[in-house]
Amino acid sequence: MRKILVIGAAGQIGSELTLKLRDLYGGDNVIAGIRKTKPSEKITGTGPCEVVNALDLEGFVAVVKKYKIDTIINMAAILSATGENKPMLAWDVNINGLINVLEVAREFKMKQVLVPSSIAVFGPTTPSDNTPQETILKPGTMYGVTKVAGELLGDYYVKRYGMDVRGLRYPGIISHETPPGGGTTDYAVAIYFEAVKNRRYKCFVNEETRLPMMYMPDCLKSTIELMQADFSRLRHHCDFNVGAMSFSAGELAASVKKYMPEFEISYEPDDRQAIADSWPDSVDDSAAREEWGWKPDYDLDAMTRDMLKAVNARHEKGLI
Ligand code: AKB
Repeated sequence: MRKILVIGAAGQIGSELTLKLRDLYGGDNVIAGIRKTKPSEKITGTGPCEVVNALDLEGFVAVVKKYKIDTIINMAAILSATGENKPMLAWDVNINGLINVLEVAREFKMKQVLVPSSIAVFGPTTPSDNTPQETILKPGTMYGVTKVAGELLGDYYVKRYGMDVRGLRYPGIISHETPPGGGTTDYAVAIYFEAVKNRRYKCFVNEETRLPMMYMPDCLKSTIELMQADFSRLRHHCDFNVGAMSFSAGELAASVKKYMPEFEISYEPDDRQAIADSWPDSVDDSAAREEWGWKPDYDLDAMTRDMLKAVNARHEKGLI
């Protein structure tokens, strides 16, 4: 059985991925690595939880030794909007943290490392419709710069050391459990919470802004399917495009209105508009489909129905 360490286990993806992996591999085999954010009781109550900061090598290695970790999932990251306000912090966490993860994995001869990437690797000169797998990678954000470097580093460790390192270019991820923080695609989550709580939302990108997005169940499915894919079938390793849906902020609002006619939206673009404009509208994920059978389950309306139901339930219980 694998011994998995999830770094960033209190974050938007990390928190739900930790629980899903515990279902699959057993609670004791999935260690939640958290930093400052207090994890939910679901995380602390279903398996081990340790403070792990990849920049603090001594503490990180102590956890690896204590649990005989053989797989690391590095979900800790400074996202695009925060990264523009604090570029050096983004570099430190996303690159210096990552190289520590890769080096520790190499030293301890780990079975696998998962290094997430993002659509932020693309930039204003990348073809934005159905963005190819192999294309121009000239991002305009520090987050994007670190994600391109992260993909290259991961691929380097595969080639140079024969390690099993894998990663996906996540689109905007929409979920109802742990809120995202500091990203550009956060509006696509906030809209559901504000719709339920206040029946209105002021959106920080304009109505026409179109981005690739994915619902959390598909995000978990893609991550786990890539982890479990036969390594010998992979021609790519750390840079898989993964698509699910692509919609504009206006289409997202229309989908919410379909199930909540009284919902109102207004648009007041801020600095995040320029970041969103530099990212693709949609991605070509045929490499992921061919190499490990990727296929998403959710479209926009199916996600909206599910999100509104789940967010309403949390609201009624006074949890949000
Ligand atoms: C962000 O908006 O920064 C992230 C991402 C697309 O990687 N959600």
